[in-house]
Amino acid sequence: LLIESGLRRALERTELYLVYQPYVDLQTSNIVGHEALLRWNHPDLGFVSPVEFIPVAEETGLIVEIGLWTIREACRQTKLWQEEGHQDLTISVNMSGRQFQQQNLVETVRNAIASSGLDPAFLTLEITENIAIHNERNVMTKLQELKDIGIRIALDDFGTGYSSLSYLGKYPLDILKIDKSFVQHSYTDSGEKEIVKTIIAMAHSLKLKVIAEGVETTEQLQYLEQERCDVVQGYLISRPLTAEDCGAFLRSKR
Ligand code: G
Ligand code: G
Ligand code: NA
Ligand code: MN
Repeated sequence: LLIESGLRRALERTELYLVYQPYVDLQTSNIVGHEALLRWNHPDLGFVSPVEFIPVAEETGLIVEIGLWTIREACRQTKLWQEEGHQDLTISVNMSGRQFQQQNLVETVRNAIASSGLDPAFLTLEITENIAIHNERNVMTKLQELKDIGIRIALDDFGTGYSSLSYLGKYPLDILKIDKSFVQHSYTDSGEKEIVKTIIAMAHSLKLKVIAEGVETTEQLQYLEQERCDVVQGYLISRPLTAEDCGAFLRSKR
């Protein structure tokens, strides 16, 4: 209850903010984008994890407003970085299934991007496999409409849901993100290694780009390079950073 009433005020009081985790293209070693991740600094409770407050935001419907703010803010920040010379920088934003139940989702997302001035082709929306548990047709239609605007769609946490494989052929996806649980076992456990290798090959045959998340060691990185993974994200490259630190990190890499 404390979280619910707090969340209602958090947006207005700017207690909610975004951190950004860079991801790197393995061909060029350049930072090609960031994943925006919500953070909440509550005046009394201190730092509240999204694992706690996102479910509350979903139950209360507040995720709709918070989600739109996140897209607006992430696109605005990315446009600024582009204007500083990182012209091809992309931004990835996580979406809750609840947001797809909103009738005017596509229109509000379009307006949010437009207000930032960012070209929609630089925005990726991350969805998970459980997004369409309830109304698959509705989700499919909205995803296609978002794609028609030019937005890219990534399937996040791949391999952890139950209907992984049936999604791949059916949904209008651009990117597959291999869940960190596979990536992090990929250099000790030969079974997991084979799974990572197979996911990459399968994604490529479906013309999807592959991002490996949760990369923490050089062994993992080398294996992903060897298997021709496209993009890597994880603590080895950087933890999620505040916008300010992220800007400094970007400039240090030029
Ligand atoms: O950053 P961290 O690992 O603490 O995030 C925990 C979880 O919260 C992850 O599953 C992440 O996808 C989710 N999350 C973070 N930011 C957002 C957001 O803006 N929207 C949604 N729907 N989930 C988010
Ligand atoms: O569900 P989603 O994939 O959006 O969640 C991403 C979460 O993973 C974020 O909370 C982020 O902080 C976390 N994360 C990012 N990189 C790493 C990493 O290298 N190791 C671990 N353990 N977590 C990571
Ligand atoms: Na994500
Ligand atoms: Mn993820």
